[in-house]
Amino acid sequence: MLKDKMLEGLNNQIREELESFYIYLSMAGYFDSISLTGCGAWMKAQANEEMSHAMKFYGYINERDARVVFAGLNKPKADWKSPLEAFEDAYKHEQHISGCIHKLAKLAQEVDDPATLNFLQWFIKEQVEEESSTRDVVDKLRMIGEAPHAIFMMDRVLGERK
Ligand code: OFO
Repeated sequence: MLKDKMLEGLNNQIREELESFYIYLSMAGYFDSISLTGCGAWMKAQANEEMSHAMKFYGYINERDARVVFAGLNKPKADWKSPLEAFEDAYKHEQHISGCIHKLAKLAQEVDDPATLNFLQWFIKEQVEEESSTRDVVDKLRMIGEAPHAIFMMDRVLGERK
């Protein structure tokens, strides 16, 4: 059985993951509205990953015979000045999520819950990849600056994400 504090933390992480879904879908909406549909597709793929993260926490809480409880989501930002600004926000958001996962892992150690600590290992690794992939796009967009043909090329490349 999960300890109360641990369950509260895991339920809160479902909210964080669903909020991530919402944020990336909002970014997809922004990109689609300015016809950067490759970036929009990248963000939609990212949003779908976030939903799958939320469902991993959902499944784990049920496996531990505990109760999933949802909280309200914050309204996501809807507009960005540039593709770079949107991806910078995505990178900052991934850093925030890494911090949340690390806090959960610390809590699992404090409440002596090795099963949850083990469950969280996948997310610790995943966050390294998520930070790396968003930082990579930020770095490239910084190199490109405002050159329209380069942004167009980048949009095509990002649209190839599966
Ligand atoms: Fe972006 O990894 Fe979940 O939130």
